[in-house]
Amino acid sequence: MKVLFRSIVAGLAATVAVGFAYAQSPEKLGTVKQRGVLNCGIGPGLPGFYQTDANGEWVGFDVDICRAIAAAVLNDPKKVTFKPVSAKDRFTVVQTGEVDVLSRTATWTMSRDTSLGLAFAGVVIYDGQGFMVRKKLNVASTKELNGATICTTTGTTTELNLADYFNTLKLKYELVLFEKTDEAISAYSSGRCDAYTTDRNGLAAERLRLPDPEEHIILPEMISKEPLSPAVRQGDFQWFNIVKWTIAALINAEELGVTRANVDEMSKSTNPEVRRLLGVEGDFGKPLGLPADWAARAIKAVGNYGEIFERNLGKDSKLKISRSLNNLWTKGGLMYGLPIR
Ligand SMILES: N[C@@H](CCC(=O)N[C@@H](CS)C(=O)NCC(=O)O)C(=O)O
Repeated sequence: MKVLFRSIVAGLAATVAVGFAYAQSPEKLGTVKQRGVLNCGIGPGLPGFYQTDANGEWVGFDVDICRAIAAAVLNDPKKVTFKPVSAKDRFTVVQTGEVDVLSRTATWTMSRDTSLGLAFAGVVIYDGQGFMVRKKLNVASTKELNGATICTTTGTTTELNLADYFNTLKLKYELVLFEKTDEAISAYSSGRCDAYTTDRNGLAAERLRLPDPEEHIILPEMISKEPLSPAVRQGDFQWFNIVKWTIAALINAEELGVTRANVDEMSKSTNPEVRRLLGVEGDFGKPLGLPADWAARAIKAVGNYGEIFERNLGKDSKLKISRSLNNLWTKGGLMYGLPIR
C-alpha cells in the first residue's frame, strides 16, 4: 500500500514537473526585456552559420537570425548572449529555458515538434543530407558506398536518415558516431572514415575547414529533407509569434525590395505592404508586445532574408552556396513571406 502510495505521489510529481516544463506562462518577452539580452542557442562552430570572427564576435546565418530578434525586441542586435551547444544537447537547453531561442541548423521533424515541448517558428533554410568523400576513393554516387565506414554526429536526423537510406538500398555500412562535429570531421580527415555525412550546406562549410578541400567532393545525392528552423519552448504564444513573425518579416522584406541600406527611405513608400511591414501603417507590433517599427529594426540590423543568406552562405561568402530552394517563391524557390496584414 505504502509502495503504491509512493508511486502515485512520484507519478503526480513527474506529471506536474513535465506540465510545468512544457506549459509555461507567457512571460518570455518580459524576462528578455528585463534581462536586457537575448539568450540564443547556436552551435560550437560551423563556417557560414555560427563562428567567431577576428574580433571574437559571433557571425553567421543562424547568428543573424538571433540578432534580428534582438533588434526587434531590444532595439539592439548586439544584445545577444550566444550559447554554443552540441547537437545532442541543443533541445534540452530550450526545454530548461537556458536559451530563449535555438537557432542552430535544427531540422523541424514531427517527433521534435510534438514530443519535445518545442515549437518550430519557420523554415529559414531548406537543406538535405549529403555525403563527402575523398576524390581518390573514386566514387561518384552514394550508391557506390557499400561497405563504407561513415562518420557523423550523434543526436541528429543524419544518423537516422543514413540507416533508412542504406537499409532500403540493402547496402552495408559502418557508422562511427561523435558527439562533436569537430571530432567527426577530424576523424574523417585523418582517414578513419571513407565518408562524412551531414546536411549539404554543412558539408560545404566543413569541406572548407579541411587542410586539403580540393581533395574532397560532395556526392550529388540528397537523401533527405532537412527544413532548418529556429525553435522556442512550447507554451508561450507571444514569444513564439515574435520569432515566427521576425522570420516572416525578413522574407517579406526581400520580396518587397526593402534592404538594410534603404529601410529608412522605404518607410516613405506608398506601397501598403511596405508600409505595414515597416510599421508606418497599422500597428502589427502591438499584439506581439513590440513597437510598430519592430520589423524595420530587424531589417536595419541584419538586412532582408536574401542579404543574410548571400552574406553568410551565398555569393558574398566563402561558401558560395546557391539560393536554389532558398530562393524566393517568385524566383523558383520555397521562401514565401507570410502576409503581414
Ligand atoms: N539538421 C540535422 C543536423 C544538425 C547538425 O548536426 N548540424 C551540423 C552541421 S550541418 C552542426 O551543427 N555542426 C556543428 C557542430 O555541431 O559543431 C539535425 O537537426 O539533426
